[in-house]
Amino acid sequence: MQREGPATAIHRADYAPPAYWIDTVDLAFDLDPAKTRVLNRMRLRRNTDVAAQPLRLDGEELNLARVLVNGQGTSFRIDGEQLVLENLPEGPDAFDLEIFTTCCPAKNTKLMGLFVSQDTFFTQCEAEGFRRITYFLDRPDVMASYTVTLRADRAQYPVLLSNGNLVEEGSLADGRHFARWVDPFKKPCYLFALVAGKLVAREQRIRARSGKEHLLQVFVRRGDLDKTEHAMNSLVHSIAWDEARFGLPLDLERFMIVATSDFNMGAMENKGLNIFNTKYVLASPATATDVDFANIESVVGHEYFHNWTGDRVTCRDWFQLSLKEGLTVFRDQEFSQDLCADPSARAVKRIEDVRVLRTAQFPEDAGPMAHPVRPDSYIEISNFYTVTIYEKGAEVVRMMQTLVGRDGFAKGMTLYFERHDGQAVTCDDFAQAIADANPQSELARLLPQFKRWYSQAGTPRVKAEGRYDADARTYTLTLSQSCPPTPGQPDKQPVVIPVQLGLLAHDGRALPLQLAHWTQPEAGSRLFVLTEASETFQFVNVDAAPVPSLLRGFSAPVILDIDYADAELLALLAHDSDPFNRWEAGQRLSLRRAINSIAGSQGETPATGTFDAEILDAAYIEAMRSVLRHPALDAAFKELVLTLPSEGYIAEQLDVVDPQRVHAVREAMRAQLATALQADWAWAWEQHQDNGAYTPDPLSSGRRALAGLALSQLCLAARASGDTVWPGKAYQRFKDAGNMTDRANALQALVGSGHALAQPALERFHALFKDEALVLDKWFSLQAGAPDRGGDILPTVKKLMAHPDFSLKNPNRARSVIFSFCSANPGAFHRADGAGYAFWAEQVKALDALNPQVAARLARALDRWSKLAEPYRQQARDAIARVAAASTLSKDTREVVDRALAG
Ligand code: B3K
Ligand code: ZN
Repeated sequence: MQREGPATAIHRADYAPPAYWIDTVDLAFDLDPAKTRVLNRMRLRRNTDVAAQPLRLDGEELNLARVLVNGQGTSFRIDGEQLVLENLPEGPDAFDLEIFTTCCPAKNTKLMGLFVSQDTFFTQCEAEGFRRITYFLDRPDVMASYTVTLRADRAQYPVLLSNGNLVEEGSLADGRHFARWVDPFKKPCYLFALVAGKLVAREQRIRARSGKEHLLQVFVRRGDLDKTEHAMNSLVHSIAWDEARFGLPLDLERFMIVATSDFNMGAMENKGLNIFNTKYVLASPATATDVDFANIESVVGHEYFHNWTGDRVTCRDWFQLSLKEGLTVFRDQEFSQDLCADPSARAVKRIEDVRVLRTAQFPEDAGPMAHPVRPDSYIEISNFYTVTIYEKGAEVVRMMQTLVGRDGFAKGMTLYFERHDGQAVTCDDFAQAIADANPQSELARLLPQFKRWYSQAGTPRVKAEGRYDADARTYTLTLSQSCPPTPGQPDKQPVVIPVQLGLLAHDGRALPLQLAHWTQPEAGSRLFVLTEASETFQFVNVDAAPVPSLLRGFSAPVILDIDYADAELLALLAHDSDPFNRWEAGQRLSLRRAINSIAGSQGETPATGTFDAEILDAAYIEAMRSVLRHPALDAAFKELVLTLPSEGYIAEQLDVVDPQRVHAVREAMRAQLATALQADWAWAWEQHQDNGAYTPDPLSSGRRALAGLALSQLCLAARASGDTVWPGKAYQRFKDAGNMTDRANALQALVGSGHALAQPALERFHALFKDEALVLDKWFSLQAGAPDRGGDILPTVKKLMAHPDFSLKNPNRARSVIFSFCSANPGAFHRADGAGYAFWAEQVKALDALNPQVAARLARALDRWSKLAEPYRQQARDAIARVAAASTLSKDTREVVDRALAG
């Protein structure tokens, strides 16, 4: 564990180029779990552009044995965690530096640097893990050529992998062997990787457009080979897509993916040797859900796309993280959309992406950890792998594409690579390339203002006010923007907001658009670009009172404040040609009812699950029925509309949050929808049964999703009526399901409705899948995330943590129980007795001693404490203060809790 010390903030403004360059690195590893020996031979030279200064190399938890300069011993000192060399050869000539260290992978529970998982060696170096392997200039703007020799016992570690091409392998004495790898591309050290262990690979050879052959390999443990087909297919699709859409080919002879079950994150884009969490590789119809299949496709795509946006062009410093992450998320979102043959499936993907942004990123932007897409300072960079950097960053890139058009954006990407291939650059460089490739575009005209999206934190709000003058046949629409203060940024400037807009008549007709100075009306939808604090648009020749459909496709990551009448929302839900806004209208209708009910029940303290007021009116229920029964809408879209906004999203709309009231109201809405639409749910369930072979395509997964929602609603209705037919059907489906999606949905329906059959089903599920770690994660997570009834979930969680299959050291397992409860189950976590928060504090501290990154993530669960009503607010604050008072705390967790208390 890191000792508590003065945690110093790093500032973007302090960036200085490195004092030395490292041109080549020759690493030799003698792999041993208890003591791995690392010989690091580098060729360095002074950076003559900066003043002469000592060489300061980063290192962490290393045992230093030897330092040689040009083959000779030299003086050095250790300053904090850095190795400092002052007597280096003067002048611009290159010199050799040899450093010999050892480290202990077996004891590495942080899973950063070199670690052991199930008897296999893995590395994770981003952001600052390489310094846990050897002393180095651990910063992304130092790019070197790597040669790596791995030596290990052949029987225990038959497979030895690193970046690039295998150039030599052979036997050594005492049953050991070696492999030497050369990476043909220069790279920053965060992209270094090695893997050694007993692994097998699914292999595929492909021929690229250029005619070049490539070998693709997916390495897993022996028993998992049958679960790698989907990952391999996803990789093949990703390679073809990047070539077709952006002209970016695979630049390596061999591209490898390796899966590990102990991993802090989803996956890592090491050059030519991607390392993945098993969760994003392994899938079979029997063990993985449709969502798992879709996630694998998008994460495999994401990591592959990094090969260009991240590896070929990387970040100058970690403040530029969104340069690669925002752009690569945008690319993986586009990839998944482009794989959808059907336009409705594209829209569904967009809605899902926006839902993530609004339920996770908007709260981050409104909380104590709010930071710009390009942050100005950090204490621990690991804390800044956030939804803001990733998802908001992707929205910023998407707005650029909206402003320059799809072809213009592709041209911009080409220019970006022409200018910067092989370099470590900044977000400014990227935006400049897109603008320069499109000199006539709005982006080029507005670039300095547009770039405020990179520098300002907080979610802008757009207020829309419209007035229709029936006599003059004009419609006047005023759009005003503002952005609330965020930590360190009290005042905000207007940003560039692309607003895709259409007007509908109340009967659903699309109205032609004509601004006062236009000679001709335009049909359909149009892009308006808002740049001022307030702008007014006057539409003429409007022959009926219009309903505005604003921000179509969610054209900007903003909150839209608009006072729709119910009738207007119903018209949008029924008729908008933009599927995103159609869904959005349904969400607004639901949200309004939730908020009114929460406000109306002030003063009452509803016991969880017992709130039985009629919240939903006939018009709302009829509208939902029409969507559910609609002959033309597809199932996936229906499932999104019929799913109520989450408790977290509802809470974000309130100034003061009583989480129990939010939970009770949403549960009551769910129950009412279940009962009122019972016959329709039964119809939906019957209509969406598939008996054919399982395929995870959007159409069939949409059908399963809707059938799953129907079943859970039917079980909920049965709970109210005492009927046993539907729980019986759910149990039957649970037993005979032909795939994990149907099985998990049936189990979820039983657990979610609290039916007695949930218990035998859970037991059976465990028995069936006791050897499938990823399925057991589902088993844990389903129970820890179940709707709370009278405070029953916390005791369940504690019991789950005592289960022999539980382990705090395995991040997936820890997340499946602790995060499912603390971060994903607000109705269970926020208890009036504060016991949820006390549990949270204990777990943050326990995890921090093992794995600071995972602990700091968990620490974020109370980000929004200051919005809570009493008694929650004070209890949450006390719990955070208890963590902050711990005598030893990593700088990861310290930064999060300190900011929470300050904000
Ligand atoms: N670049 C990695 C994330 C590394 C996280 C380090 N704490 C995965 C990705 O975004 O593709
Ligand atoms: Zn990424």
